[in-house]
Formats: sequence, C-alpha cells, structure tokens
Amino acid sequence: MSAPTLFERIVAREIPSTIVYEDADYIAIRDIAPKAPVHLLVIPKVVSARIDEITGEAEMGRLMLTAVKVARSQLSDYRLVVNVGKGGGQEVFHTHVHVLGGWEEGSPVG
Ligand code: D5M
Repeated sequence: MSAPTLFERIVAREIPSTIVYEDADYIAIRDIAPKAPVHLLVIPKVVSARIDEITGEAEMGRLMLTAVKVARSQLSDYRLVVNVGKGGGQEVFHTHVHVLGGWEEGSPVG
C-alpha cells in the first residue's frame, strides 16, 4: 500500500489544519499558503491523484457541488481552480479544488 497523502493525513487529524467543512465524503480546509484573502481547498476523502482520474459523473458532480457549497458558505463571488499535473501547477497529488475569493476589487487573475 502506498503512503497516505498529505490530505489523507489531514483527514485523519495526523496533521493539523483549519477545517471549515466536513461530511462523510469531503473535507474543506484553509490553504496553508493562501493566494487570496480567502483560500480554501475542497478535498474528496476517496483518493485520486488528479481530477482527470475521476471518471464517474456522480463523483465529479458531487465534488463540484461540494466546492460550490463550501464557496457559497463564505463568499458571494469566487474562483474555483484545479491544478492538474506538475505542468499544471499541481503539488499535492490528491485531487482537490481551490476556492479563492475575498478580493476587494475582484480577482486579480483573468
Ligand atoms: O495545491 C496544493 C495546495 O496545498 C497549495 O496551495 C498549498 C496547500 N497546502 C500544502 N500543505 C498544506 C497543509 N498542511 N495545510 C493546508 N494546505 C496545504 P496544488 O494545486 O497541488 O498546487
């Protein structure tokens, strides 16, 4: 068996984090190195390394619905970002959706 991912260790409370949402299948935490005034990570508890490994419509749908629910609980406007693969900026190979927001004048990106 492969070593648990960083996010599995966070789910197991082996590594401390600020948890803002949790249900049976997902957890959302504050990013340790925020790139926006509000920067959350929405993480499925079932591990896939990258989002493009998720092939089930229900699983993909529930991930995005959970990300939107978490985002809407804290923000009215926001960005959802998924980095996919090293070249896409992914550092932690356990699928997660970034929720970014809270800028006073709108997102500085894009
Ligand atoms: O994003 C991985 C993100 O994970 C990156 O924005 C930093 C964040 N990170 C790394 N370690 C921690 C801990 N311990 N708590 C909270 N957030 C963390 P990626 O899309 O893979 O580049």
